[in-house]
Amino acid sequence: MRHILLIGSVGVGKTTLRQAIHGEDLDYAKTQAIEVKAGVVDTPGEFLESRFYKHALITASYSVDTVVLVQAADERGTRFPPGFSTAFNRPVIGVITKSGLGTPETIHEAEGQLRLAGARDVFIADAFTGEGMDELKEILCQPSTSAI
Ligand SMILES: Nc1nc2c(ncn2[C@@H]2O[C@H](COP(=O)(O)OP(=O)(O)O)[C@@H](O)[C@H]2O)c(=O)[nH]1
Ligand SMILES: [Mg+2]
Repeated sequence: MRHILLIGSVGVGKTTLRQAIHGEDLDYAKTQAIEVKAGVVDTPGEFLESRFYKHALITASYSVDTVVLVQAADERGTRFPPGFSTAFNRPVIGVITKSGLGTPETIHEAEGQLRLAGARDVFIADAFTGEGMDELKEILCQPSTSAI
């Protein structure tokens, strides 16, 4: 599997997405630190929200193949600045989570924000309904070239 780094605000569904990718039960657990599990590097939302921690995201990206910017379909606004992807020397994609909680308008808006942040491709998914999960997993199934 391609190794990925999940970045997004607190509560957008990064950890749940990781659980769904790995076929685990979807159990809520607050992410307190950078966690590495089977090729997925999960990060606390605070790392994006606080400027103090942003460098840690950049360092963590060196261990993965692809950076994944995660935004929820029901999130208001975005924490990703325009051109955020330029901080990383890895391909950057976007995932809109909780699609079942969004509307066509909010999903469209989230897609625009992710593209503005520099996401090359944007996937729409919901870990609970399973929408978009097969497509996402198919993309991630490509072999990894990273060390972890
Ligand atoms: N409906 C729905 N809820 C979700 C989804 N992903 C996460 N959630 C809920 O959103 C909350 C935060 O999820 P979590 O994965 O911990 O977010 P994180 O802070 O980005 O890791 C939890 O209560 C999850 O059950 C999803 O795809 N659909
Ligand atoms: Mg988490």
